[in-house]
Amino acid sequence: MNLDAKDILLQRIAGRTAKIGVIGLGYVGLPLATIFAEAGFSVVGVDIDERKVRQLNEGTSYVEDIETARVAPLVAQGLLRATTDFAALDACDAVSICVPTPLRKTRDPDISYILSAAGAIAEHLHPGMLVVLESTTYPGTTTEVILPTLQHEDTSLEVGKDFFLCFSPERVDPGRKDYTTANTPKVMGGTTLACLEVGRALYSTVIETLVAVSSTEAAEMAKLLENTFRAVNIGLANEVLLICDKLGLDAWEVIEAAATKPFGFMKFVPGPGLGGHCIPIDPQYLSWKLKALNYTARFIELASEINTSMPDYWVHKVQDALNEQGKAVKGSRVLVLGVAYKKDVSDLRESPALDILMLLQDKGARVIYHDPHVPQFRHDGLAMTSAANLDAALAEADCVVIATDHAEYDWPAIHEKAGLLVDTRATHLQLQRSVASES
Ligand code: SAJ
Repeated sequence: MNLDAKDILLQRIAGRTAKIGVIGLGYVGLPLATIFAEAGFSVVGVDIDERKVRQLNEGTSYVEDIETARVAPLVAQGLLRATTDFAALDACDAVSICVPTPLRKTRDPDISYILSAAGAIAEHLHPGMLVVLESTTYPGTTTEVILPTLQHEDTSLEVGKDFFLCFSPERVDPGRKDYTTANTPKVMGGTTLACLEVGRALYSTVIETLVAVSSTEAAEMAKLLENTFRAVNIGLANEVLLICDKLGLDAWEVIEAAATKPFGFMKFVPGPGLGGHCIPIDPQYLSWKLKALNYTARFIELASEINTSMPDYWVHKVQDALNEQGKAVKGSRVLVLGVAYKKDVSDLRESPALDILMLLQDKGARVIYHDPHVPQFRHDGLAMTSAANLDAALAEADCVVIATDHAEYDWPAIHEKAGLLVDTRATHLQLQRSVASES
């Protein structure tokens, strides 16, 4: 009985003899490559960054969620290796694409990384190969972009028969300990039913819960909904701040009170704006796709408008606070506490703290920053180093802006030492909590 490509691949998956390729060895790709290797598969990671490739082949992890102690033995046993050479895909039975999907300067989707990965796979596509796209992208990318790249006119290979194509969005939240790649439910859609069957067979060897949906588009949309939900609700929380300002109310007090409702409410809080490489970006992929279909995703646009206006709102608060003391922003010494996009991370991508810092500089303030996670940075031609002595920086500042509420800051001490404070993260609540817990 001659086995078809699907049966052969399913057998290799069941026997753990399938060879796995992972394109993109970042905070998504390295954990995925690691759990496949830990399951006994031979895994090759392909990345354009020679430094990552070298470190991994030395048995060293450069991703905070994966300890070197997990990677080293896998590399030593030959189960996990890395290369910059896409020819390694020739030997692969399955390839997962885990490359970035950023925005261009024009705020349009940049799927160039996905395109080059798909183009590289097309050169090495062979019967019995599974391709899974994990990068967050607009609905239709797998069908309209990846599929035609793989099933191009010069190939006789047919999707669902000779090769298999799925979309399964990554749900990695860097630094999170409770949810990992293995125990976070994973949505998956196949181009055909056979594709879904093969994709599920492979991923269920390493992921506890797979959630099958009817198409790759449904899977692409589910991921965008997850992160658009956050962006819109953060936008609402920021608008609540603007509203409470007009009403003379403390937005955080109001939100804390609403959050005591045990059902039908989910707490989001105002802040300096929307940072990170997921939440500000993903909804724009959806909005862009809908514009092409002559539809305006108004919630997304409005949330983006409010979220991107927050740095300006906070700079006006600094202006008002200094004004109260008869000081102009121009020439005033302003200390920005925390420049990372959220607490306890070192990531600066889309960080609103940087927008606040640069707006203040544009107004002539003498701005310094302190961030225990960011000793120095270079951004948009601006290069700065974190203040060496926090106490001295607090004492010298005419105004202190709390932009990122890292847990390691001693907030009672900072509130005591700061003369003038503009707090975008309501750390005064953390003071109240710490006082309450001491009593
Ligand atoms: N933010 C607020 N108010 C809030 C929550 C967040 O202003 O109530 C700000 C943050 O300071 C940050 C931005 O929004 O600047 C994004 O915050 P985030 O908590 O969504 O953090 P991210 O960008 O790390 O989101 C990731 C996402 N994970 C994935 O895409 C796999 C998101 O889906 C997770 O829900 C989120 O982590 C999480 O819960 O930590």
